[in-house]
Amino acid sequence: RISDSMEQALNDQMNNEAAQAQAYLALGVWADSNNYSGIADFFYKHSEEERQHMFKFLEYIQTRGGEAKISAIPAPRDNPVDLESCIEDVWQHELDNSKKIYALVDKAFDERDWPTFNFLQWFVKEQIEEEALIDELRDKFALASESKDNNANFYSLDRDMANAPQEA
Ligand code: OFO
Repeated sequence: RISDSMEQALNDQMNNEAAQAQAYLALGVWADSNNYSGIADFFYKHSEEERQHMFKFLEYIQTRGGEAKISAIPAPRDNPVDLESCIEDVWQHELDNSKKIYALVDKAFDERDWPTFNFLQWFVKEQIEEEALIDELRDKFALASESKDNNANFYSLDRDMANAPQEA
């Protein structure tokens, strides 16, 4: 069975994943309201991914003799002021999330809790993908911003994002 403090830490991360799902939903609504419907679609799909991450934690906690505690989800951050800060906001979310996953890996290692250590490796790999995915979006944004005809470039960027894969 997982330790009490591991149960708490995994529950905290389960809640973080739920908060990530809400954050992507909120940014999707912001993007849609600002005529970036392709980026909105991408964020809505990503919100589903975060919900699946939440569920992976839920199932793991239940399987290892703990109890998943469904609690209130903190409200998402304020709306971004523009597309650049929207993308930077997402980037920051993923970096923060990677740090939280690594802290859990450290904890599993310290407790010599190998099943949890092993379970978390999926998330370590997933964060590599997610960071690469959002970094790619940052690069595309930087490229689109370079030209004089920003509007046409942002239009193409938005259209591409509607069909962009969820894995880098
Ligand atoms: Fe965006 O990541 Fe969940 O874990």
